[in-house]
Amino acid sequence: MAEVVGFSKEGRIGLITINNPPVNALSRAVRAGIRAGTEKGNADRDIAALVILCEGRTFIAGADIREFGRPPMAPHLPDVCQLIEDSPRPVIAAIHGTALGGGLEIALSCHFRIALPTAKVGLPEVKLGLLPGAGGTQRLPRLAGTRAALEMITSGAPVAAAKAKDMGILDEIVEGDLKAAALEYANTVVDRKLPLRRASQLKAAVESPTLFEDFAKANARRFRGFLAPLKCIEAVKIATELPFPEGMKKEREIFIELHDSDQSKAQRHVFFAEREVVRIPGLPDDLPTRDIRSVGVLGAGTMGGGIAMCFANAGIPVTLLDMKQEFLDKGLAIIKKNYANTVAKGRLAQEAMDKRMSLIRPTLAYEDLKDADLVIEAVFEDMTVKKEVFGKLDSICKPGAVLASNTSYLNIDEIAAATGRPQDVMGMHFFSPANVMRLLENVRGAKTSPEVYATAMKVGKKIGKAPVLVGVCDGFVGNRMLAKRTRECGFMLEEGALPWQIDRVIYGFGFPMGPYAMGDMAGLDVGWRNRKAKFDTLTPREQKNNILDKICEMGRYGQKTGAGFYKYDEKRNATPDPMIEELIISHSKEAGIARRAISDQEIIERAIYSMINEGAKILEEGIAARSLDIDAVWLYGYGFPVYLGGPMFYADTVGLKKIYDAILRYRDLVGAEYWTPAPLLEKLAKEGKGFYAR
Ligand code: T1G
Repeated sequence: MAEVVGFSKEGRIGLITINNPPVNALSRAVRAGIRAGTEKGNADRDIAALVILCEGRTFIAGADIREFGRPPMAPHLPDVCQLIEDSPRPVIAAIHGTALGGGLEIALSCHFRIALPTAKVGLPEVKLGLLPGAGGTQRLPRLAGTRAALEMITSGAPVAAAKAKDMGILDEIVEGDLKAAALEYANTVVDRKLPLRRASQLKAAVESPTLFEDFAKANARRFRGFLAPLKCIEAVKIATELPFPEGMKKEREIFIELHDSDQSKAQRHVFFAEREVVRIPGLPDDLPTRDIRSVGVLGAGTMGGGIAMCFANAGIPVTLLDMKQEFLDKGLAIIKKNYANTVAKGRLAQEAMDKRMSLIRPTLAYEDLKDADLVIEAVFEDMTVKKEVFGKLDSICKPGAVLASNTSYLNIDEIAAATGRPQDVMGMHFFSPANVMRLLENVRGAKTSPEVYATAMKVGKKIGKAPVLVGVCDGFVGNRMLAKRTRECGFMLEEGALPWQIDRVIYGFGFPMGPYAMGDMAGLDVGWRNRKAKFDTLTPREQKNNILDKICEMGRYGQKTGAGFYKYDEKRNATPDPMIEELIISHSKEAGIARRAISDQEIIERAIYSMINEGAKILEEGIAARSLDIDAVWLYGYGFPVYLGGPMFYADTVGLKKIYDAILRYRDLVGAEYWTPAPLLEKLAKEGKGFYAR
């Protein structure tokens, strides 16, 4: 295996070159190589300065995350950084690509830092539930100021080279060949005898006496539920209070605490799951796929418009079809407003908006879809309509076109049977708002060809989605599990809970909103229509639980009507409505259910464990191939808190035996038709295993 760190000399400059593809992560061998190169350079009297740079596409992108969870092995990164900073000879970091995490910490321990204009630097450890653990929380405030350090470290967001230079992180932006520029810079440092600038010897400026409290308060919503951001603030504060060595000791203690936390284990799991989920088990990564150079979207409504934006954002031309000009006009106006809002927020340039709008071509003619490589229908959720649409597409679209339905629960196989090419038909279920939510459930039909669903996974990734391959069943993965949470919450309303208690608990668990606030926002009539459509499939108790029907029959559809489960003021601020409380209490009486106090813990268990049990069934049925597919669906489509890792990872954290025992309790309380342990969950629980540790 090629050497991961090389040492060479160019005149009086020693070059430490790292070559550890794909991202030059700081594996043990890389840490040892950097240490050896630094020691070698300092032992060589002919060497006047050292340069650290990388081969490949980027400077060091951080510690090797794959080493986490195992006993740390020397040389430890903080020690390697200290060796660099203590070097009597100048050490220059030459940065390209993304210097992230430990990579930036290596650079911060150097005496000078130069970078290409396209380079970025960042400390994304907080996204892994960690904090920079090799001096980042102590050196960055000293170099860039405390407020800037707080923002960089708690957001984990990369900073472009030019801004990093303005912040004092970089000394020089260099053009052209980085190595040549680094050698020239190093020779200049030596010729001018520039003093070695050691960050640890600087003082961290505190821009205001209440900086830390103000920062924590201003970001409370963003940090809600997370442990790491608050610990990052604590560590940066320490940099302004303690001498550097003491600060480093504290940073290490906090790093270890976070590293061992369930939250960091969950967030590290999510990091790898997000990359693994696009790989389809049993299919080679390089399976040929179809080129998607043009897309057709049927339906210019909320979903169709959002889907069209997704492809236009990726530079793929879209033909947007609807049946009436007024629908097209309305749809395009909404798309334009969405883009204009982004431009107004400074997140999109006007010319980029114009370009994207130009890529969306409205039409009333099916004929205009004939050359599209992919067509996605987002028309009314009615099987008759879907079959008619796919029959037309089958007659118009070119051979080899992928024909996809955005249906959220209708049977893809039945839709595919309306065509003569079921192998080219699948589901591509976007989540509303389609131009925002990352989840894309790619639903493979029984006859969908692997090439087609591999194409959908690839194009999903290209448009910035988190694509998950799922099988055909009612609600696929996400909505099928959500239906269990909805059922249990509905039962708990009958048994003694109120909507605002359930919402508080589910929000406190980490979801962006509770189910009833969410229903009021989405429109209760949507759920009401679904309930009526499926009424015959419901159990007698579910049929009789008509609290939602009663609310909708009063015309209370939620925010859009000023009242739903909550009542809303003109600014759409929600207030619990005593009238709803009365309605629920009288419903319980009519149903002959004696109301009781329901604990927050019971609400969590019945809402979340019911989903986990359904997830186990989904795995058994092969609707999802892996637990990480289910986790990805809930992380990217429903706002499952990332610091819990997704429902299946969370189940392992809680322990399947504990969940199994709770399911048995609820079987006795609620009934076996709702609470029977999935065989897979029972098996794993009895074997002391988990969904991931099988
Ligand atoms: N460790 C191990 N593997 C990594 C890795 C890392 N740090 N970063 C990426 N990979 C793998 C990734 O799993 C994938 O593998 C391949 O590289 C390409 O990644 C002490 C403790 C650098 C912006 O958090 O943000 O330093 O799937 O698909 O889209 O304070 O990777 O091909 O087998 O993402 O071009 C801090 C994480 C670590 C950076 C490139 N650093 N990485 O994005 O490629 S903690 C990070 C990224 C730390 C110190 C602390 C991105 C990228 P495979 P990719 P990309």
